[in-house]
Amino acid sequence: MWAIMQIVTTHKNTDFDAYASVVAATLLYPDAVPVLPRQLNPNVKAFLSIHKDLFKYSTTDEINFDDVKRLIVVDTNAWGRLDRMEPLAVRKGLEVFIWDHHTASGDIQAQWCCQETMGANVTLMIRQLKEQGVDLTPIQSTLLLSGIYEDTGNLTFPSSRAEDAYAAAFLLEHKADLSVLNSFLRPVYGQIQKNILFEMIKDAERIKVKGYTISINTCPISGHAGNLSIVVNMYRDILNVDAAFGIFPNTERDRCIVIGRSSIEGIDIGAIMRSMGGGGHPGAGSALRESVVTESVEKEIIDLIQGNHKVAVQMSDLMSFPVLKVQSDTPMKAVAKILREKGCTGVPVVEGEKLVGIISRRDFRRIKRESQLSSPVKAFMSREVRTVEPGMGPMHAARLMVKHDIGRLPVVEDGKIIGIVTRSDTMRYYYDLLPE
Ligand SMILES: [Mn+2]
Repeated sequence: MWAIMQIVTTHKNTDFDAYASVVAATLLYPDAVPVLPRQLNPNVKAFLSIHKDLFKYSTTDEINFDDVKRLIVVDTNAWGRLDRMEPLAVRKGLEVFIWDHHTASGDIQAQWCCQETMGANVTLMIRQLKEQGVDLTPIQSTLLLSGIYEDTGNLTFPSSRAEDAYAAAFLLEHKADLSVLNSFLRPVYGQIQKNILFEMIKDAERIKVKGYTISINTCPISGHAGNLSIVVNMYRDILNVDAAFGIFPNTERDRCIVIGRSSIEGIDIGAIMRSMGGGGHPGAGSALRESVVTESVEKEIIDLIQGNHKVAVQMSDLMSFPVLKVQSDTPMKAVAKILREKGCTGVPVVEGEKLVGIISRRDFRRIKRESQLSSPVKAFMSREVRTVEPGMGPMHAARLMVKHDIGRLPVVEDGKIIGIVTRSDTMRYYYDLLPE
């Protein structure tokens, strides 16, 4: 056996982006030996079982660390996410290269790194492959493309960049095979996943955290249950919550997998999972705990959501204030005058400081007699008021407006209205016209 001088490796629970990045690295550094973690995602495992002869790789226990002079890490930058690489973490004189599209800094010190926010990590490496004029076979192109598609949700995740799309086009030019890719990217949803999902739904609970509706479900698993992220995703869809978390303790293996999915900007799963020792993206991520004690995990998630989680653009940036409002005993006649003079279609109704309702032009249709114009607004206002909290993101507001067909949302903090957000405020945000 010859001495292995360079190895390339990636994170545990290897997905297609991570694996494609490993293969891309072997094209950029032809002497580097790919070393894969024991834990591969099921679809990557399925791909490898069929393409075994084309894509050879080693596992950590086959490597004599003393020979290794250079370590190339792709799609992560934290030692904890690698599989049994601890001996290298303390090795003096080891040369380390990192390719990572996660810009949160990890604990791997590198002599050279390419770290840049991008939809898929493999996109960064394709840039280099292109530059060096490396020739790709159709099978290599197919694999690299599955990396882009997986991490960008077929270029639909907001994290996708134009460069990801260009890289995808480049791979299609190099004969990436979409039907092969489809058969491997399709998530495996089988009997095991179905049983787990049904168990989770049986005791599903929704809770409110920081104004968001979330669900945290603990579901013990046994043996090998892969593809839990698809289960958590379906669970989130079925419960129709802003974010869902699955805590899966496995007593046989004395560990616990935590998986999160979010559909709103206000809950960044990647940030939460990084705080828990794992990783991921704003919409999806996971963490692995070497213990089956789960009681504290749920509290930890809630604390992290409540903590210093901040949406980039919040209601407090979009809202208008001071807010035009009327007291609940104001006669309808006076309210009509205010609406006419201010040119607005509705106005919140308060008692003292407290929000008690909202009155809009269409409520005036219920006035049948002249005398009713002297009645207080509280007799005609609608008491069911949808509100938002100042820390919420524009996506949340837009959803509420569409769902309930309303054009304005009071921004409420501690029961008091501190501003109001209208449909046009939200639109302005989406079309990038937000004032600097
Ligand atoms: Mn990735």
